[in-house]
Amino acid sequence: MRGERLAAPFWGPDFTDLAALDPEIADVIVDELQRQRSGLQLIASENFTSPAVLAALGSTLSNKYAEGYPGRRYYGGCEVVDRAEVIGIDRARQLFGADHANLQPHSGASANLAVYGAFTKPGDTVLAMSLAQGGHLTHGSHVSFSGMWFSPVHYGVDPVTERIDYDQVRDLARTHRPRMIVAGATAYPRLIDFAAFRSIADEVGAVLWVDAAHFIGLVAGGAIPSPVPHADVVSFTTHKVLRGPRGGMLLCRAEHAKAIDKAVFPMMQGGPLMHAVAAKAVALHEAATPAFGAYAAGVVRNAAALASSLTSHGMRCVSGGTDTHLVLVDLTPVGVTGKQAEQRCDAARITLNKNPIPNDPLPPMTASGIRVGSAAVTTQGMGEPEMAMIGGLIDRAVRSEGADLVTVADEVATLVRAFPAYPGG
Ligand code: DSN
Repeated sequence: MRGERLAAPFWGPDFTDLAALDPEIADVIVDELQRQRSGLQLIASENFTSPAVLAALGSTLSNKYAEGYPGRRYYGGCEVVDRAEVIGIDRARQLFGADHANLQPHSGASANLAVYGAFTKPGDTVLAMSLAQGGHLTHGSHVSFSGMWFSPVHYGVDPVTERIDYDQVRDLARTHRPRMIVAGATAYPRLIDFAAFRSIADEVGAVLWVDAAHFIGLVAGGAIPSPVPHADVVSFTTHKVLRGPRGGMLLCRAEHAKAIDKAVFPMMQGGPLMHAVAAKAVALHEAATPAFGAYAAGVVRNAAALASSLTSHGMRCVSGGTDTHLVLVDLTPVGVTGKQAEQRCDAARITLNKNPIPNDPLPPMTASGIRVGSAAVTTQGMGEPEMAMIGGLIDRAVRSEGADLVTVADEVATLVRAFPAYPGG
């Protein structure tokens, strides 16, 4: 009816108390917090982002449409959100020593899609690590746009050392003359020789793209070498070791800045998620602190300690160990599949994932291995003594079929109580 007003102004108390307004979803949020706190979170691509990052994510920046880039938006009223994006871009450029940064990709896959958009045309040949040997879906898997629309050629690891076979990469590059070469993986525990990739790319005139999603946080903290001086473009997610919000980001050389920005918007995405852009800026601020450098070094130390503990319990670490935050474990010597191990560990409140090992005889949904990472437990403040304990707990869970899982779960609960995630409240 004309002239009528809503009975209660937005936002009255009914809309600010989530538990009162929507107890079902409030329960989900509280239960997930409780799940994260009450077990060991060892998925190598996860972490606990800070309350400051969560505050930015939960802010009213979520309300704003801002297609375009700072100072060049389609909509009005962007002068405030512009500031968040400018600050974030400056922080990213400074932290990584990059010419250009784009903070708008909604996810790692969106960032990767934009890389294809910037540098390739459908049908172009792209040389990347195979998914089965540690690569990623967006690196040319037949079930992804990257395998459907492009012509992927895949390299793998040396069967003996289980490290990237750079001779094979060079041979494949010479034979197939790819438009783009991808360095980066989701289940490769070793450092990548970016200079070797650069020289191969230069030899065949290819674009060098580093997908640094897994290890960019270690680069930010100065714990491992940076791909930025070598790559034309670096893509990554912001929520793994980097400990930011769920999302993606791109860094590139000045000469590619326009192409990358255009590929993100308007080619692949619409309006950026400005609350996520602001949260990425907060994470970059945190990552530039000395405390984050200490954290990154701790992540690497802890992963090495976890690898040596698992080895001491009779498991085989692929490539013999790790240089990064992740450990890929072959369970063949234990006689348990990755799937069984994941289920048993789940029952013991140890969250990790089954993972194929190089040349795995089992299908991916069964897999011969597990993948574990030290990012989240290091955020909780755990160190090498705790990694030794965790190796023992994983060993007992993986080998157990029943009763002992309850005891392991109790020990996990005691351990995480001493290192609470999101303490207080
Ligand atoms: N799903 C991520 C991982 O776990 O490695 C990669 O996208």
